[in-house]
Formats: sequence, structure tokens, C-alpha cells
Amino acid sequence: MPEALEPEVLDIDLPDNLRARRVGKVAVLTLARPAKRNALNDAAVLGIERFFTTLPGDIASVVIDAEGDHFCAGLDLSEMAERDTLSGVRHSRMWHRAFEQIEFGPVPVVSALKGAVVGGGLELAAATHLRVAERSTFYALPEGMRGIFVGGGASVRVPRLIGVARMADLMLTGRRYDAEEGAAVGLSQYVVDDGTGLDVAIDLASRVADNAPQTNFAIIQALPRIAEAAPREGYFMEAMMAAIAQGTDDAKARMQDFLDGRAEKVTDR
Ligand code: 1HE
Repeated sequence: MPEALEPEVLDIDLPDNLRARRVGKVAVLTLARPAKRNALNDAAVLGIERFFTTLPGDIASVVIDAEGDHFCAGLDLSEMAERDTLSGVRHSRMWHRAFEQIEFGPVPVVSALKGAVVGGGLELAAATHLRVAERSTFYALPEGMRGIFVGGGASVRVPRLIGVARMADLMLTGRRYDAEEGAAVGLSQYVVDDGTGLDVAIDLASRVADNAPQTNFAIIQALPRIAEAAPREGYFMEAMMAAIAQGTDDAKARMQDFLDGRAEKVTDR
């Protein structure tokens, strides 16, 4: 955590199983139901949506972390009973809506992973932009074992990270990846020692928060759309986005700072 920045409570109306605080320009959302391994009930999913839709305007990046030894055991299985087909569809669409606010929300999001990152917990992590995994992290999609299917966006987001074949393997066989295997296949960008994930995530989020807002906007809003577009449309969108970003006063000032020797070099990081 950057020195001299004491966390402050962030005033957002959240359910008991979520907590929010700020560290400078970074907001930290904590899954706070460790006794149930941070399993996500409806209140938590709606709380995540509320958090991202009511973030103060001066917040420039977000970290999602968790209390206890596990990031998230996925869907709260105790809420599954008695759900009929239509309410099942609505339930899944609620998760989609909430996690869309993470992936295509106002600011970049870093997740600090540890222990179980399974089922809906992996779906939550997959909606974030940077994943930092402590060595204790393991990933699984146990939906196959429970007789259900993913419903929080995994079939769209996880194949983008690891491919359909690996996701099918996780679901068909109940296979787990450990932290190193997860990083090797693309589930996390960073593997760190146990107990350091939150500090590393806050450091990364602070660095992200210092980027120009138009660049962060382009990275989270334009890049994934361009990557999935046909090349002709992709090049066109890239040209539009590049021109919008470079036309800002902020970009001009940053480039001038470099030319005048006032800005960091690539090798300074
Ligand atoms: C839960 C849940 C849960 C734990 N819903 N209550 N997810 C799963 O299939 C994963 C199920 N969980 C586990 O495999 C294990 O709990 C863990 C490997 C994550 C952790 O093991 P452990 O030994 O540390 O904890 P535990 O003793 O199994 O669980 C502690 C308590 O948390 C216990 O309750 P207690 O009242 O007996 O103390 C568990 O019942 C409770 N618990 N996980 C409800 N998931 C949008 S669709 C998404 C679909 C899915 O996510 S399916 C995958 C569901």
C-alpha cells in the first residue's frame, strides 16, 4: 500500500457481506463473508452492482479482495433450491448485469485472489482487468459436479482467457489449476507470495490510477471491442480512439513533459 495513505471508509450503501474503503484514488471492495468462503448470495451480487454504479467520480481504479483464506466459493448454493426455470434465467441475467459493471464500468479493476476462486468466484475474477493471484490460489468450475451450468458470464469471459478446450476440461473433469498453472494458461497476470496480494493489487491499481483517464477509458472500453471486431472495423475503431485520446490536453501535456525531460522513461519502472 502506498505509504502515508490510510484507508478511509467509502460511503456506499452495501449489504453486510461487502465492505468498501478508499486508499487515495483507489477504491477497495472487500468480500466479507469468510465463514461461508465468500459465497455470493443475491444481496452480494446486487451490492457489487451498486458499488460500481455509485462510485464517487474521483475514484480512478478499484481493487476487489476478500476476507479469510478464500477469494470466493462461487454461487451461494443455499439460495439455489426451489428456483424455477424463468427465475433461473433472471438470476443469471442479474449476475451478467452486475459483472458488466465491472468489465465495462467506469474504471479499471484489479482482483486480489487467494484460496478458492471457483465457480461464480472465477466468473467474478474474470470480469476484472488485472488478476493478482497469491500462491494459495486455485481455480475450478465445479458446476459440472453440482449438475448446473455457469451463469455469471464464464462461458463468454473464461474462453477468452484460456480457450474453450481448457474450460471444457475444467467443467467436464472437475480439474483444478493451482496459481502457477492458472498464470501459465492466462487466468492471472501476476503470482505473488501469500499475504501480499492486496498490497500488490493496491500498488498496481495506484499505478493505473495515475494514467490519463482517456487512456484507461480506451483500454477498458475500446480495446476488448476492437479485439473482437473484424479487422477492417477494428483498425477503424483504433484510429478513432487514438485520435480522441491524443487530442486531449492531458495527452499533449504528458508528451511535452517527456520531450522536456520531466517524465518517467519506460526503464524507470
Ligand atoms: C458455501 C459455499 C457455497 C462454502 N455456497 N455455502 N461452488 C462450489 O461448488 C464450491 C463449494 N465449496 C467448496 O468446495 C469448499 O467450501 C471450499 C473448497 C471453497 C472451501 O473448503 P473449506 O473446507 O475451507 O470450507 P467448508 O467447510 O467446505 O465450508 C465452510 C462453510 O462455507 C460451510 O458452511 P457451514 O455452515 O457448514 O460452516 C459451507 O457449506 C459454506 N460454503 N461454499 C454456500 N458455494 C452464477 S452461477 C455460478 C455457479 C457456481 O458458482 S457453482 C459453484 C458453487
